[in-house]
Amino acid sequence: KEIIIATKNPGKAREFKRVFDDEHFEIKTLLDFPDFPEIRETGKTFEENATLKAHAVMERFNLPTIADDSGLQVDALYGRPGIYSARYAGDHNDAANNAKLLSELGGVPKEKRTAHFVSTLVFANPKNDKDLVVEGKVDGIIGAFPEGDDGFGYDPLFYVPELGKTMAQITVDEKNQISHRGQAIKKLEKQWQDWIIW
Ligand code: ITT
Repeated sequence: KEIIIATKNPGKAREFKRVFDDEHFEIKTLLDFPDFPEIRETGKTFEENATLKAHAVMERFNLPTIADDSGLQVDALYGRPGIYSARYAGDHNDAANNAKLLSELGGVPKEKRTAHFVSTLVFANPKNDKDLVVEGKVDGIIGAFPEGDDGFGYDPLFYVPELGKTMAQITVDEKNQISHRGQAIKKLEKQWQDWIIW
C-alpha cells in the first residue's frame, strides 16, 4: 500500500519513514518528486495549512496523503513563531531561525523560556469524503545555546526537562517516542484503521 507524505522537509520525512516504512507500506515524500510545485501556505492555522498541503498532493497523485504542519510556540513571545516557524528569519534556514530566536529571547531567564512544539496532521484519502485530523504537543524550554547535532529546525534549542537533553541530542526513535509529531502519528495510527477506505 502506497502513502504519500506531503513534505519537502528532510527532517520530517525521516521521522515519518522511521514509523511507516515497513513491510505494510510504501512511503513516498515530496523529496521523491523534486518538480512538485511549491504549495503556498496561506492558512491562518496549522490545520488549515496541513489541509492545503494534504489536498494539493492527494489531488495530484490520487493516493492516500498525510501532511504535517507544525511549529514552535514560545510563551515569552506570545506563541511566536507559531505557523511562521519555517520562515521566522526570512527564508527557510534553520541556523538563521535559531539565531533569531536566541536574540529575541536575549535576557529572558530560564524559567520564562517555556515553549511547545505542536504538530497537526491531516490525512486525506481519495476514497474518504472527510479528512482525519490529529494533533500532538510537547513542552520544553528554549536553551541559552544550541546543543546536539541530530534532528532539524529548532531541535538544538529545544530542551526537554524530563530527558535532561535537547531534541537534537536524542535518536530519531527516541524523538518519535515523545515529540509532538510522534504523538500525533500515534493518534493517527489508532484512528486511521477504522477510517480509511483503500
Ligand atoms: P513542509 O511544509 O514541506 O512539510 P516545512 O518545514 O515548511 O516543510 P512547516 O511549514 O510545517 O513545514 O514548518 C515547520 C517548521 O517548524 C520547521 O521548518 C521547523 O522550523 C519547525 N519545526 C516543526 N517541527 C519541528 C521539529 O520536530 N523539530 C524542530 N523544528 C521543528
